[in-house]
Amino acid sequence: NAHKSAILWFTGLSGAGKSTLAHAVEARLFQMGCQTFVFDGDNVRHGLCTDLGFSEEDRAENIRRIGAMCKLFVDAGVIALTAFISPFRRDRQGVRDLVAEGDFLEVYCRAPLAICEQRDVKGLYRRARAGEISEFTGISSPYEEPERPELVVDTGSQAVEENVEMVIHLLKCRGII
Ligand code: GGZ
Repeated sequence: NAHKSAILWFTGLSGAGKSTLAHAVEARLFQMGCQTFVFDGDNVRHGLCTDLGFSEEDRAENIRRIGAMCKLFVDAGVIALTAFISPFRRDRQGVRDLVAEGDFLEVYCRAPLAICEQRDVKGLYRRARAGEISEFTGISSPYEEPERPELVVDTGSQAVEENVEMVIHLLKCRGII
């Protein structure tokens, strides 16, 4: 039952499947008796960060606050899982720098923009293409791919369960679980 705490940081485009994967990993960790918490847009952007939009500055502040919260959870012994686009390398690095070496595990949820756009679960890509949403990641705002993520998962074509296995394997290899 004993496990270490860590930040499992999922990054990728809107619709890439970050939140789905994070929750699926959490379910597995819960079965194993781990203490976990998932942060995503649903519980952060609608609460702690309602005052923030999607400019580069606001995204930086969004990620900074999330990072600070995650650090508290790590101090409390929890495995914190996050599902934010977090498109800027600098912001992700800022969170990495908050915790001890090895406690921040970056998981790049890689899915081609075309696939995310096809899925368009919330109709946001269509609205972004129509010019109704500005600064939309992948359309009118950049996404900076991780250069040295701890793990890359193919969320464009791989089944969720396959990717869960990859993440669990990473956690075992790194001695977290
Ligand atoms: C990107 C946007 C935007 C813009 C609203 N750009 O698919 P979703 O809906 O649920 O995930 C997206 C979410 C992104 O919020 P994050 O907090 O993850 O972004 S960041 O890490 O960059 O701070 C999308 C929705 O919010 N959304 N407008 N312009 N995504």
